[in-house]
Amino acid sequence: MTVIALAGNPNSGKTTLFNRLTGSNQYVGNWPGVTVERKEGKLKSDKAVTVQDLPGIYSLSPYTAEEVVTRKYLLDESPNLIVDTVDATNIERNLYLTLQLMETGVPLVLALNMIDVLKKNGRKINIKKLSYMLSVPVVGISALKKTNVDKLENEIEQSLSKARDYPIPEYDERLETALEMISNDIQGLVPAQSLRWYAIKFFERDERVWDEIKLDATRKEDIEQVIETAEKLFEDNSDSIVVNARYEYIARIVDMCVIDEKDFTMSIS
Ligand code: GDP
Ligand code: K
Ligand code: MG
Repeated sequence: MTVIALAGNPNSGKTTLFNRLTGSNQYVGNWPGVTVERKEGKLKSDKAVTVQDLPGIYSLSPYTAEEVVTRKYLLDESPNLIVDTVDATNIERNLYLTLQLMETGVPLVLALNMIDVLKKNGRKINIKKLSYMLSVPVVGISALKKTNVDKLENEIEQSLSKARDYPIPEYDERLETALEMISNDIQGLVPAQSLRWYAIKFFERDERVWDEIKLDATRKEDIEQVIETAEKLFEDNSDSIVVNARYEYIARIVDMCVIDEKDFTMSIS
């Protein structure tokens, strides 16, 4: 069975896009154990493909029921593709989730939504550059106005038809060294596709992952050492090292791909 998972921040237009992609082929229920609504449908353009709507979230930390449902689903059910709905008018904040979705190792297509209102906000986004820098397909759409939804459907079909591996977002060299050492310790004990995800979660001292993956004492000590060394180097806690690395990465991307027309007018006048 082919499954695509719709993920994104709350109010990024996920439901609107879900309705466009599935039409009236929808079933509504609940996620097991929680009162979070679960919606499933069939892709209008290809009934063999199931579209799974995931709860709207800002992060894949395990703090809310919505975050827990989403991360469990992406890691345990490994859908064939994530369609990440990004609000183009709030791209900095939305990309923070995109990076984490990419880290799960599930192939991703980015639906850059709300392009119909971007102009009013005085912004332009270079979609080709954004796609190049993230190494994922990006389609600028308006789910509300139905702009480019067919283009997105094509991109989804194409991405499903080829096994695609994208390079994972790379952060500060010192952080990368730590993550590589942790990856060596946990290799073979976690699904290969999600090695990066688990390395980061171990580094962040994520309790769920430390509980879930059973490591022997030597490996545990080794990873603790790696984390402590990094914390001394950065003079910061491991989880905020990762938060900062993601924001720096996003700042670089936005700097390259987003033009604020107000700034532009100011700089030439
Ligand atoms: P969700 O919380 O991610 O499911 O977002 P919704 O689909 O409920 O959309 C949130 C709001 O944004 C609603 O008022 C939608 O009508 C609106 N919306 C969704 N997509 C677009 C779009 O492409 N352009 C504009 N202008 N508004 C949109
Ligand atoms: K909403
Ligand atoms: Mg919704």
